[in-house]
Amino acid sequence: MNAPSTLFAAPATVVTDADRYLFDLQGFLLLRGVLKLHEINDILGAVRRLEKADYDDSWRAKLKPCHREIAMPTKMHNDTSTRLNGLLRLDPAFDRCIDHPRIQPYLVDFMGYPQLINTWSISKRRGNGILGWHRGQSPMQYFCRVGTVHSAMVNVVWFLTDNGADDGCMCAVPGSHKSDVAKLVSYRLDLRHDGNNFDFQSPEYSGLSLPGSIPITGKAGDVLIFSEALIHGGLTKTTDGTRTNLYFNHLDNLHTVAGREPQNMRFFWLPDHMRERFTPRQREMTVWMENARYEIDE
Ligand SMILES: O=C(O)CCC(=O)C(=O)O
Repeated sequence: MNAPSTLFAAPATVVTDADRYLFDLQGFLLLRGVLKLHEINDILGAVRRLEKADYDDSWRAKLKPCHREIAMPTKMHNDTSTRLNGLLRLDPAFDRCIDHPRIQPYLVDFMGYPQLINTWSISKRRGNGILGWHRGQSPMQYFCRVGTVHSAMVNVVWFLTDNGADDGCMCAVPGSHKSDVAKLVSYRLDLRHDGNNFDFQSPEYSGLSLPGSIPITGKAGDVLIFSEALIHGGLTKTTDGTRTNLYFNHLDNLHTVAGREPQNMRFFWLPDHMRERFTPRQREMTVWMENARYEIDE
């Protein structure tokens, strides 16, 4: 991209030392009232519309057999939850979440050069159970030096409905983004260690029985920004109504997307003709897509 960088243009939100301190201490920040009511209604309306639709996932037949078996479909639906993958392919209503002026400055501050990789929604209904403890990056990929935070992967969670303690809200262990705990995490991160400080077995510590864990509660319109090194999960939903969140996950430009989940690349990557509708800053937040080859359906 030849245009001057728009990522670092005068930010609408100024990240303070107190924000950096808190993010470094906890591994997350919870920002209140980011989305206005009309924005919530607009985005939630799109999610509800899309959740009712069926999707042609015939592209999966073109994947390598080993990837085909584990690739996610566009819509994952059961009695108590609905997940949609690859939101930006489904509706432009989600575009504003790529570079929202209240959020984007934090991504630049905590990551250097953030690149949006994955987008999904999760709606939960009464009876939906615990989502086990996990994290998407190793604590070795998180550091803070002389007031500068660097997290290789940062997830942004948009609360479109209230996330009360019994609404199936997220949960996390504050500070665990620096904690070398093995076997608790679902990803292959512990393979890189000869030994970990603590070996917890996930089933023994379901939900808030894990020492140090807390629920992450908030109102519709709030936004959670967290380092993917943070140990996190989801709690049981025992209330009526539907809890819906969006998840916009980012990687710094030093890491490759394709190495992580090649089977799910179609939900990460967008062809140029779809990115044409983006603003210059949204294009820059997704510029890795111009440099990556992916030939399943385009
Ligand atoms: O909303 C939740 O229950 C947690 C979702 C989550 O951690 C994930 O999708 O990786």
